[in-house]
Amino acid sequence: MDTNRLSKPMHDALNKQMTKEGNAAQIYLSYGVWADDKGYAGIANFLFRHAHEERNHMIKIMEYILERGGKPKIEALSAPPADPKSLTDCFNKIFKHEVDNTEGIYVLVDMAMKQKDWATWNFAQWFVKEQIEEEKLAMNLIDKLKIAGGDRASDESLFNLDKTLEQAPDDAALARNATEEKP
Ligand code: OFO
Repeated sequence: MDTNRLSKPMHDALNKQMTKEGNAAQIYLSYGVWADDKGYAGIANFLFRHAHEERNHMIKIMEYILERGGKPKIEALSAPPADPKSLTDCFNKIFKHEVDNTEGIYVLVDMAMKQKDWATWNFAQWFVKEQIEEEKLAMNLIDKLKIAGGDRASDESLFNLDKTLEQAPDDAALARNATEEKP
């Protein structure tokens, strides 16, 4: 008996997103290596930790496909893009990758809605919320670097930025979780 609760297009779309998350991990790893090589060990640490998060996202989708009776296919990952040209370029690209990833999640939400696959719709909502965090995290990187002076930042402010990011939490606080006591 066929116990797969996912339609073929949904199964394929989830599998595609699963691979995309794996590719995102590769991108963060390669940018982390670039940052470390440039002497930004704190930024590299932040990017390496984030690569782990992306891999966890991949696993989360893999587990979901299995849970729904499907058989996820582990695909080959793509080679990461070329090294960034500067820290500004690095953070801008991270933001673009995150927006692109959000678009992938929206494809799932949209398809789930059309197919009335409410289980997948519900599952995808976790990622919708997560992407708000991820985009915010990337925006924060861009803002912090801008404050430090962008590509013309002094060695001292870059040193401080590097230290800050080494200790930065992996998640960004979301406005929707703010309260009067904890704005
Ligand atoms: Fe950075 O994103 Fe996964 O989902």
